[in-house]
Amino acid sequence: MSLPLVPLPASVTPAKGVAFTLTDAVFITGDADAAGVLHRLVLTRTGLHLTAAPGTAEPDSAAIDVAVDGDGPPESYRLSVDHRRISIRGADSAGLFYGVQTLGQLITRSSDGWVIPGVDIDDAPRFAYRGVMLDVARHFHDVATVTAYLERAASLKFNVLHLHLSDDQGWRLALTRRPELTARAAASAVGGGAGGFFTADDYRAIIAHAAANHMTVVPEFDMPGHTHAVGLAYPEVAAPPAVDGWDAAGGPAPVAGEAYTGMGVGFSSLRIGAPETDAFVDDVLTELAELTPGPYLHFGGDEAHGTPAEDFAAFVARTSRVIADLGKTPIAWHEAGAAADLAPGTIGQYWGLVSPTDGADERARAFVARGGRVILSPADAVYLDMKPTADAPLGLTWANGPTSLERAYSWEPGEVVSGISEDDILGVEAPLWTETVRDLDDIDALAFPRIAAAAEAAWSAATGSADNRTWESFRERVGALGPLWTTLGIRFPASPEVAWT
Ligand code: TNX
Repeated sequence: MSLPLVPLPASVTPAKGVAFTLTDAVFITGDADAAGVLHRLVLTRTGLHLTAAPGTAEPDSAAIDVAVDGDGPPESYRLSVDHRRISIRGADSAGLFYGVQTLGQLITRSSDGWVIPGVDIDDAPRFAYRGVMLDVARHFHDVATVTAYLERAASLKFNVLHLHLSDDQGWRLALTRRPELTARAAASAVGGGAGGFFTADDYRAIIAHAAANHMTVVPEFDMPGHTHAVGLAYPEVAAPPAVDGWDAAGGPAPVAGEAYTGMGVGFSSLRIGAPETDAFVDDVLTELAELTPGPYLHFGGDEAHGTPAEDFAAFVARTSRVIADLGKTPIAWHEAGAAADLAPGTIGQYWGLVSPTDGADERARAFVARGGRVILSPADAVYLDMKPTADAPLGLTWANGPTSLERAYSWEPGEVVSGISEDDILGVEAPLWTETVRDLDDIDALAFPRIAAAAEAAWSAATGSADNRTWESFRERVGALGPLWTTLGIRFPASPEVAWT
């Protein structure tokens, strides 16, 4: 069997008959940050306290040396494991961090104790943007939950945490320019839950924790649809709910000025063109830009069925320019590609199916035509909120669900949107919408193990490009990660598609 590495590295050369034995006499030398991450990972996985040695280790002692050497593409690393020495070299600090994560996956229990098999690995990511999204609006998830989830994602070499910070059910980030948003529109959630919100300090704490795990936070305020909650705080910017033909499966119809706790979509809209609305958009995005060190601001743009098409086009054109003028790169869901006048360079997030329907691919190509790039989130492959099996208690099914692990794995990013090149794809993101998701256990139950399939799509070379870049290999490799995930506290469901070891 191949080594239990997910996502699959670019190059793996096993050294037969060689193994490094991990004991608490092993030194860690080199970069202090990476040494700290490695120390904690080994302690969690094995209970062993490795010894940090500030300089170099004794010549004949067993040691793991971690260092940034500046060689190779961004985020790349090289890892070599010999009898007495392990060396990890990162092109940059992110690459070094990923080398440490790879080493963590290689630690196994044998009759000789904890061992790491001899190997030479040379690894670099396929895509620069490797994201997970967490919806903190349908159900609020606190700082501890968000940081636990981002650590899980970082261990699989994801480098973006997209936070969906507003939706019909609630507004989740306190803003000094618009204090009523969290004073009046945050204490609700799907199903009538308590809701909640992040203070600016909470948000800064998430960003700092993400940065320590080499992740960038991409915040989203979803507009002009998905904005019912805004009307509770600033009624002058909200259009009346569009409830003609309301689908009762979405629960009771929304009422202006009252919290919405159902799961329906597409009924709310901002009042496009009103000066009050423009002032609102400018305020919330200006403050979001001030609070956010990362390069991107996401402004939503999905499912704005309550907004007339012309108004929608005018709104996304203006809003994308506001973000560009704030010095950030706008991101929007693919529907925004319908606007002819989108700010050049706007990134489009494709959430259609692996085989596009209804012109979703056309919308995605429009971003590329305007100098932007595309993030791929095909809903029938990487929507982690789809049920994994028909009888799963949590999750939705609208995207051809249930979505098996095999389906989550078996798609190729280069083949979703025809007519665009590899360079036009910024990356891959796996969203987790939380209509049915209340806490970290629920997150684990839906995200795992399919998040590992998304990680491989985002990091590893194209499907079928290497012997082990196959579903058969992936299911074996992911099955061998069970003990690591268990020690990391991940309550992953034992998918029946995998032989867990
Ligand atoms: C569609 S995907 C939505 C969300 C829902 C999700 C549920 C997208 C951009 N919009 O509002 O939460 O489906 O899977």
